[in-house]
Amino acid sequence: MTTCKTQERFTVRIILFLLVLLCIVTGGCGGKASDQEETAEEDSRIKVGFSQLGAESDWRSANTASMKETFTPANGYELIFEDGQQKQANQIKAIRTFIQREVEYIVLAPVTETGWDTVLQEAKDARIPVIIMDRKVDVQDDSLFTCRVGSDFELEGRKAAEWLRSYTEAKGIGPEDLHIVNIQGTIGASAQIGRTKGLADAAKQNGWDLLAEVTGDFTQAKGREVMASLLRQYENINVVYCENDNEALGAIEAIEAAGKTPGLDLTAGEIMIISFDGVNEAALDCVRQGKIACIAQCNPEQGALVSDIIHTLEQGGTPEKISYTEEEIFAVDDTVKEIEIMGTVYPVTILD
Ligand code: GZL
Ligand code: ZN
Repeated sequence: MTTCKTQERFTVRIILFLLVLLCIVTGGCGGKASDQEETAEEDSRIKVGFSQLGAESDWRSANTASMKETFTPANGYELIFEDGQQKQANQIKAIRTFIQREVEYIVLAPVTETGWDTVLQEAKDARIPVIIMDRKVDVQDDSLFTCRVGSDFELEGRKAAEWLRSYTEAKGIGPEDLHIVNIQGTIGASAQIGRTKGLADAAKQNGWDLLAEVTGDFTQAKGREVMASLLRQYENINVVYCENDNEALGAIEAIEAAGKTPGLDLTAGEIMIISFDGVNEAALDCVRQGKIACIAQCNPEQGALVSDIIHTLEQGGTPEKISYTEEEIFAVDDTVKEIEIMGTVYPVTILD
């Protein structure tokens, strides 16, 4: 979006605002005038097209809610929302619809990283800024999107793995005694790529036995199915790394159905679960009960951050190319009070 288009729109907005003000001040707004007022107010809203990837998890629902609570008429927006139902083709179609409907901004929460270059070029040709939210896009030319707000997924993985290393070391459990399975997220999603790398690198570094990596597609049903299958394949699993809480809840169901116990006491044969998100209360309660040992938080509340970016652009400013959400680590056992990653110390929030 060139600034001249932004200025042009800004001028239109001022005129509309003055028109509305005039109507109100003169009080002479009869039925017809108040219709004009209404139309003027509607026209002054910023039109935003939001392509959400789906509704696969509690995290996703919270993320959608955060956007819908922010992008309201009262906040000066007209939101066009499209649910991609986990399919990139649907999201590409949505973006093309947004272009035809001449939105002023496009927000994209991409289901996977690749395959966006063509449609983002079409948005660029239509001079519509694209804000990437949550997961990343992997494009040839980074000017195809204005900026991204989301998480550092590899850092999330490192935090979870470092918590596991600190905890087991404090309990005197040798690295060679950890037999880990990773129930991954949707393959190709940034959250899966980063969290998988965080664990795989730590397993290599620490000499952990990483038995298997299998996708659970970020859902509870798939998490349960994959866990049951892994328990049939491996009799020595004692750590389950779930790339989101919905998978973890499914894994717990499968572990208990197999007559085993999710917990923290590996020496007593319990199976330790590590997870991500920290959005739904059921998972946080599992932490309090010791069924999930640690959750690396993933913050879905990104609506306000996206709105701030749009306000910056509206005023002709340049937002940061990448902005990350603040995220914590949740546990119930206070053996590990903080962890250090590349010189930065992250406190552990002990849930009561
Ligand atoms: C992470 C987000 C992931 C969540 C999952 O930012 O993309 O997708 O961790 C969700 O719960 O399905
Ligand atoms: Zn996150």
